[in-house]
Amino acid sequence: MKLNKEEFKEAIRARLKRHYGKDLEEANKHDIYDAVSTVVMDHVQTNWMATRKMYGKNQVKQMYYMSAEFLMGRAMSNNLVNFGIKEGVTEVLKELNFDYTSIEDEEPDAGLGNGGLGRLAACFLDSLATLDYPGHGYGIRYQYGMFEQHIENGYQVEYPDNWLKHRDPWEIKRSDLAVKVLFGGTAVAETGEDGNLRYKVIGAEEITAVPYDVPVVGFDTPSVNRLRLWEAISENGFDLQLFNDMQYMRAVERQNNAENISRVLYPNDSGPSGKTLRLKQQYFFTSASLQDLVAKFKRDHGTDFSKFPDYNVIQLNDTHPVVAIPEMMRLLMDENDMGWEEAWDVVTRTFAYTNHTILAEALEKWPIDIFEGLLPRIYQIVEEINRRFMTELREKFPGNWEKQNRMSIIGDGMIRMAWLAIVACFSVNGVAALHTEILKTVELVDWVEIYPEKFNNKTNGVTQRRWLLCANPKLAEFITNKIGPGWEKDLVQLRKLEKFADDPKVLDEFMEIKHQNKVALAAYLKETQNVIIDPDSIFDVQIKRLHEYKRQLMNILHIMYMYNRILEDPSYDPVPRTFIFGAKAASGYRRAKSIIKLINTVADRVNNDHRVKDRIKIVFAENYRVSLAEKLFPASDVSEQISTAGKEASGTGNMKFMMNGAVTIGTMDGANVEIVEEVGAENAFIFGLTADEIQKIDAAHSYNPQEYLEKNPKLAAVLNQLVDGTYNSGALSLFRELYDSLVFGVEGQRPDVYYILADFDSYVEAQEKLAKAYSDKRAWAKMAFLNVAASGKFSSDRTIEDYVSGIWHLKKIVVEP
Ligand code: 26Q
Repeated sequence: MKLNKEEFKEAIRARLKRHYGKDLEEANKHDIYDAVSTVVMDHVQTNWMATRKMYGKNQVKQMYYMSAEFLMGRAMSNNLVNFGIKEGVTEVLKELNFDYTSIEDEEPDAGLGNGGLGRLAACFLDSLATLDYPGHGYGIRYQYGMFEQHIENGYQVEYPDNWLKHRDPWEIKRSDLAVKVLFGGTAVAETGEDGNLRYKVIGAEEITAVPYDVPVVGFDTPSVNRLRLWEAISENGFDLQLFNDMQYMRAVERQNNAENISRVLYPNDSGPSGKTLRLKQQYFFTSASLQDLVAKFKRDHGTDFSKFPDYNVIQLNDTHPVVAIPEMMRLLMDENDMGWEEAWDVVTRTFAYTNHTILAEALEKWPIDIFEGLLPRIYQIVEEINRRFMTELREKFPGNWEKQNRMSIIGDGMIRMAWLAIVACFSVNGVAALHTEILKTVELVDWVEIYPEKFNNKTNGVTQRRWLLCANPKLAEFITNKIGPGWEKDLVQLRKLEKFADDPKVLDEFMEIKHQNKVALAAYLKETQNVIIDPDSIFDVQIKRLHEYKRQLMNILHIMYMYNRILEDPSYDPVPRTFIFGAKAASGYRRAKSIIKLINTVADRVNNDHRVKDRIKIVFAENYRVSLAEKLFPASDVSEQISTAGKEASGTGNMKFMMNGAVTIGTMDGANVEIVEEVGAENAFIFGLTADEIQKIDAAHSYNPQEYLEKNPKLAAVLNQLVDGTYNSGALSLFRELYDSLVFGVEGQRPDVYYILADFDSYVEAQEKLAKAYSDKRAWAKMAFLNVAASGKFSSDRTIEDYVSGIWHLKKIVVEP
């Protein structure tokens, strides 16, 4: 798009007047943010309508990404960059005496996701639009997104994320497309005019789903796709009768109950489900989305649903939207007169499922009584799917009751959503090579045996538009200067950088950019958290959700170990390091919260001990979120990817670090394996047990963490400090639970389930090698630089092309501008 500066200024003035009754002098920063966004939105609309018409005219197959989470972050900068008018707008604002970054900071993050899975969905949308594929998102418009994290006295405290406090200039409410979703009631059979049985639900609670559309702007293309998010409201929830009787609470009760469905994102990034409201959310948005798609199909193609899969493919983002499968059966049978076989044929050609986790506790299961009470008709359908499936299984494995029980969709009083997905979907994919391998050989072996053709890998990726171009404009410019433009839509071109890897001038320039980013981060942390860090120290960063398998605990134990050594050994003079953590713990995850408290307690001690002479600094960056991540990745030297091998399905932060020139210290887990494959083992610091080794130890029950404590008294001393008062003078039991979980095992768990003690020595060793490597400035620069050059594989553009050719089979539709 071409920007006419004077027109743009005039449009902003008009907006301010129309919306706020203000002129430029009176406008505050937020007014300006809103006005700029609204003006840009006007232009987006033009392309958006053109794109929709183009898809309509060509009657193409479209992909719908169903996800309970879309972690979009901020929209304005991304849309300006993708539109190609960021610089122009920055200049316009300057001429109006506003600084772009301070306007940018007015936008709240759309934090409608927990972490990796939600952010992946957002990166996928960006790539789909950029590559001119008709692919869209369906999700929930949570009124409150991921909670805001404050650290108070070292503890995490959660505050509501009221991101819609002001209006959102990027959304369009489509009341005209509202649909109804039913809960509860009783399923009853009726004989239709044709003599066939039909089911309907009577006495149900009726919720209205109202869609809000958010544009997904492609980079350097007129394509604009759609993210449709549903809000729950109650049409006649306000009871005037009760209100007139002065029963004020009861008068709004129904309304509140309905609206609670889209009230808040569940801040769990794994762990057991079982909450009725969560199931309500899942059915609410999948039912609304499918009704939307079925209505569109009928408008475009009539009622021959056998052609539905020719025009629609639905990707289920983990098990969260899997209830869509029986809902689609219901819509086809009960509302569109199809028989079971025909409907099943449509469903099994429409849905594909992505698995994002191997943690058994994260595979969703719903108690039958909850499920049946809430969705009586859907439960009948699930039972029938399972009845038919079990008939097949009995034929395949006669007499093998164990296997039949293991694989039953309904068992132990639960509905196993992953099994339902595998039975009904034509594709099941993991998110990194190792992850898919483990699924196929361990977790899902039974299923590979009967459906080998369904299983495939799609290694994750991230969008370089947000994570390089927007987040690290200096590095982006440097890259373009060296290899020319084009990498923004074809990231493997970064390989062309390799020829500069021994050019000292290029490396100096590269490291100077890193340094500037570190200075900027230091200034930001000073301003927001009042901590002072040294940009000349190594920035060693672990930013991700807090989970035991991700082993933030191992990181902080290593820091405690270094601290002890500084105090004990006068000849030990480590390279100055700033350890930065950013992590939210699920609100109910006690042990994760203790780890946050431990990090902050150690930080307090070490940062204030003059004997350390600033060789170690520890910072807990509060309220880690997309917009903060955009500041952290560009400023990082070291990427901590230290999960227990076999546990992290892929990781995507690892890719963002690499792209921004940070060097990985990590285990052979998830996509780290492929990162090392691309960049070479000599340009990463790999340590620890492999997934294979851990599987063997697990199987043999041969792990004894005590052994490691006996072998390494310094490690034993570090652990003792958790309980001897060193870090908890006030309350001796503060970290007792962490200690016990490592040494003895608590609540029936084995000790050190995540092999921290087993991997500790090799982690220390890798850290020492890393510090040594960093001291050789030139060698380090080359290593970091080669990481950027080798990061091309990890563009979500590549991932999307893999999905398109392997699962979705979409055609590019180029929109005429
Ligand atoms: C389940 C039940 C009840 C409430 C919440 C949930 C829930 C919510 C979110 C369960 C899981 C999640 C998110 C999981 C997730 O983010 N997984 C990550 O997905 C990334 C993208 O594929 C991978 O890179 C990470 O390795 C994986 O951990």
